[in-house]
Amino acid sequence: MGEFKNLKLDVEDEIAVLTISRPAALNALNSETLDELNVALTEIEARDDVKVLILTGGPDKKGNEFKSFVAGADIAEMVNFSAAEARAFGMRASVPFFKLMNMRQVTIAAVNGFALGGGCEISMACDIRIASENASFGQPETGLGIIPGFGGTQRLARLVGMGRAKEMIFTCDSVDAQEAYRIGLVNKVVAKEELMDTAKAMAKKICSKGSYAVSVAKAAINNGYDMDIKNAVEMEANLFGVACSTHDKTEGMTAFLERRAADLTDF
Ligand code: CO8
Repeated sequence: MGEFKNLKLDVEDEIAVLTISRPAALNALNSETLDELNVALTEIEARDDVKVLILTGGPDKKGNEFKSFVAGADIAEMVNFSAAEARAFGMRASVPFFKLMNMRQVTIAAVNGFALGGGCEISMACDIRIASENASFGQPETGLGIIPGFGGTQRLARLVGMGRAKEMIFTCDSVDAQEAYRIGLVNKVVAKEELMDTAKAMAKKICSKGSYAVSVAKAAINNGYDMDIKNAVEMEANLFGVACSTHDKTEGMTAFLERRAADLTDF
């Protein structure tokens, strides 16, 4: 695996934990970190020994592990951007963000503090979000004279509905973890000390299912989301056919009929 300056990668028992680590800037995303993310995600996607990826934020410079998930894109880098540079920066992020969304592994954001701007946006590019009770989510860009540019105007509206998304983006008001749960922005809220264990327990449960089937289900959900229902259901039927032609399908169904545990191995 590549060596990273702003990321830390640990792999154990089919679960990768990728930690964004820029303690001096509350893990803000600069170009270097976006490029490293792209390299890391490309490498992880190619690994057969990783079934689930957990993305989290490292401690701040005082060692506080629950200060910040990601406090946004790096404002110091963006301050002098021309329009062309800003667009290039947005495109630079969209490559790893789409990887998180579409890679064959399931991606879980373990949100351990501030998820602001690009931080909220990168959590929304993941399949699932689990928040520690102190976490907060917001899109403060309009207060800086810009707009969310890493997919926030699109993914937030898709997750919480247009009205709530517009309120958050127009007012810059953050929501706390409980409110994020109430509006469907996060899947679970847990005590700080339970955050990683909860994310790993969910990851472990996902790993215990047919990994290839999970990845095909992920593709079906993602691909169908923006289609009309008729084409989406047809696409699902095609992917059902793909899943049906696997070892795991024969093994999974035979094991059920023989009343034994299935040995699912496809990925
Ligand atoms: N970028 C750069 N540095 C940051 C960022 C950031 N987003 N956030 C925090 N830092 C730095 C601070 O400058 C500070 O550095 P230093 O110690 O050298 O002064 C250090 O991190 C610690 O931060 P604070 O002292 O401010 O810590 P506080 O506990 O007082 O406050 C906050 C924490 C509330 C999180 C505060 O730091 C804050 O408001 N940060 C900025 C949050 C924000 O506005 N995020 C959105 C940024 S814009 C964005 O994400 C756009 C994404 C799309 C771009 C698309 C381009 C095409």
